Amino acid sequence: MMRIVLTVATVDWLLNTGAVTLRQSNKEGAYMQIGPIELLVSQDGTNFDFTINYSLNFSQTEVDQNFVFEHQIVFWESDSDEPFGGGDDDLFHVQREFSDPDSTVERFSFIVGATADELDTELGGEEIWAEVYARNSTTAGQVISRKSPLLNLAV
Ligand SMILES: [Ca+2]
Ligand SMILES: [Ca+2]
Ligand SMILES: [Ca+2]
Repeated sequence: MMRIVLTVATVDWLLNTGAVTLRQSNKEGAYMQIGPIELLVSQDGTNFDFTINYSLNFSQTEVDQNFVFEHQIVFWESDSDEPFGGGDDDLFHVQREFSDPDSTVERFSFIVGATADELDTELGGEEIWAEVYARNSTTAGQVISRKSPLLNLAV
């Protein structure tokens, strides 16, 4: 199971984005970007496996340095069309860290398991989506993020 609990340190860099300094890893203007996110789901009874695929794209300058990058996946349940509104339900987080990318495109694929109980936040179906966050942790760089398409689950 690849799911882990979000650490306090992680909350700090993820949530305090307003305090993040904009020091960048590459003064030339091309910085890390998150490629399109593919989110798939398979179901076996009350167990669900989400597969998330995406790439992080780097400038050559970022590849040439010994930077450590962090990326994090947050799974959400959308409540944007619910009658009582409010923010989306924050389901769970996966954090990954890696050092020194070898090329300008690094591909990632994770499988994250969840039970129907964990996913069921409301009457009727659930609308699951994921968001990938990334930053250069060596330079405490700006946090970037990208959203996946939405999956409708009958849970
Ligand atoms: Ca919902
Ligand atoms: Ca909900
Ligand atoms: Ca439900």
